[in-house]
Amino acid sequence: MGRKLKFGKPTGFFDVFDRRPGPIKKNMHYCPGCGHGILHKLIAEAIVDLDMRDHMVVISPVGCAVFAYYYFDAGGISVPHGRAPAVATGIIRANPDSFVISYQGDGDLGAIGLNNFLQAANRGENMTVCFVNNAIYGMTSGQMAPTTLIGQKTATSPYGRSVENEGYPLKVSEMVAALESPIYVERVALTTPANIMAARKALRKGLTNMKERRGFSLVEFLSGCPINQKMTAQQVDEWIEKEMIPYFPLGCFKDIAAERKPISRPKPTFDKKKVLNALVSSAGITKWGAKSTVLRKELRVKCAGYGGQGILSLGMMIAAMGQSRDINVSWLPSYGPEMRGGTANCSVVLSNNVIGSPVVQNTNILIAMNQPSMNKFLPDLVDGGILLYDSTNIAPPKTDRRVYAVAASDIAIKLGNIRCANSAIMGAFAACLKGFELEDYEDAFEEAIRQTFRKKKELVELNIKAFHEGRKSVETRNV
Ligand SMILES: Cc1ncc(C[n+]2csc(CCOP(=O)(O)OP(=O)(O)O)c2C)c(N)n1
Ligand code: SF4
Ligand SMILES: [Mg+2]
Repeated sequence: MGRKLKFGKPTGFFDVFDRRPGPIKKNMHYCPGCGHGILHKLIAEAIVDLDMRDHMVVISPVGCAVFAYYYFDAGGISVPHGRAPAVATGIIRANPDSFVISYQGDGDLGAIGLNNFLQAANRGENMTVCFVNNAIYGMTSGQMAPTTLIGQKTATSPYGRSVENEGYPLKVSEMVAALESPIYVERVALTTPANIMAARKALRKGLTNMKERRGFSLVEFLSGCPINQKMTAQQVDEWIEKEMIPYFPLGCFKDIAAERKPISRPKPTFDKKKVLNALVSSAGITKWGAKSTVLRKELRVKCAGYGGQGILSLGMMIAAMGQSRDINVSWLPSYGPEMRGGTANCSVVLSNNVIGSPVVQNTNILIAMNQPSMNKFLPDLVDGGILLYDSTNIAPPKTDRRVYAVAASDIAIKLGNIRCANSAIMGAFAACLKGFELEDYEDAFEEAIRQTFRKKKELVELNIKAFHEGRKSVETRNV
C-alpha cells in the first residue's frame, strides 16, 4: 500500500524517437513481446533515478538492439559485432568520469565477442554488461546461438541442438562468476511481473556498482524472441519458465562489491598530434594531408540498392580507383538489419584534400540500383548533382538534376551474369567523371576491377566488359 506505481514513458527515453527513420517516431522497432523493449524501459528508468544519465553511454551492439541509440536520452555509440566491451573499455579509460552499459545479445557476447567480453570481465573494468540471452540470433532470422538449448530447433539446427554436435549451451553467468575480478553476477528473467521486478533490482545494483566505481558487473536477462521461436509473447514467456530457467537457473552468482575499493586511475592526457602521428605512421601513410592534383573538386558519392547487387563492392571499386590515383578516399558501408529488410548503401568520398567526414549527405553523384533507394536518396542530391540509375529496375524520375539512365542489369544479363551490373553502372559513373578532370579514368577503373576480383580471375574480363558497355551506353545514348 502506498507504493507509487509509474506509468508512461520513462524520462530516460527521448520524448519522440527522431532518429528512427520513417513516419513512426513514437514506437520502438522491436517485435511485440520482445525482451529488449522491456529491458530498455528498465534502463531508461534506472539511469534517471540513479542520476547517471548525463555521464552515461549506452552501447548499441550488432543484433536486434542495434538501434538502441534511437531511444535513450543519454550518450550512445554503435559498435561492430562483439566489440562492445572493448569500446566500453576505451570510453571509461579515456574518460573515467563516464559510465558505460555494454548492451549485448547472446550471439554478440557468447560467440563473436566472447574473448572481448571475458577479457574485460577479467580486467575488472568499471562497466555494467546487460546480457540479453534469448537463446537465438534474433536479428538474422533465428540461427543457433551459444546459449540455444539442447533440442531447441533453430534455422541452423532444424533437428534441434544436440550435445554430440554442438556441446552444451554456454552458461555465461556461471563462467564469469568463477573469475576473480568481476564483483557482481546475477541472472534474471524478463517474463512474469515478479521476475521483471527482480530484473529491475539487479540492473540497478549493477549500475550502482558502476556509479561507485567498484568494477565489473554482469546481469544476464533471459529474454523472449517470439518471432523467431514462432510463438506468441505469452507462449515464449512460458517456454522461458519451463525450458530455459531449469538449465539457466535464476539468482545471484556473485556479489562482492562491498569488499572492493573504488577503482582509481590517473586521468589520461590526450595529445591529438601525437595520436595522429602514431596512426599515420602505423598505417604506412607517408603523405598525410597531401593535396591531390588529379581531382580539383571533392566528390561525395552515394551508391544504393538492395543486398546482393554488389553495392558495397561498387563503392569499394570507386574508392580503389581514387586511391590508385593518389586521391584521398573514404568508404562507409551501411545496411539495415536483415529481419527488417531495407536498402544497402555506401558512401564514398573522393577528395583532393583531407576528408572531414565519410558520411555523405549532400550528395554530388547518386548511383541508384533499385527504386526504394532512389526514392530515399534523391532528395539528398545537391543542385547541379548527377543521378545515375539502373533503368532496368527504375522508372524515369521526375527531377531537375542531371540524369543518366543506364540499363545496367540488362547489360549484365546479356553478358551472362547479372552480378556484373554494378560494374556496368560504374562504367556510367566513369563517363560522368570526365567533367571532373580525371584523365586516365578508364585505366584507373580497370585497375580497380582487377584489384577487386584478383582472387576470381574469371570475373575480371567479364566485369571489365560490363564496365565498358555501361560507359558506352551513357556516352552514346543518354548524355
Ligand atoms: C562481423 C559480423 N558478423 C556477423 C554479422 C551478422 N549478424 C548480425 S546480428 C547477428 C547475431 C545477433 O544475435 P544476438 O547477439 O543474440 O542478438 P539478438 O538479435 O538475438 O538480440 C549476426 C551473426 C554481422 N553483422 N557482423
Ligand atoms: S527478432 Fe526477436 S530479438 Fe529481434 S526484435 Fe524481434 S522478437 Fe526481439
Ligand atoms: Mg540473441
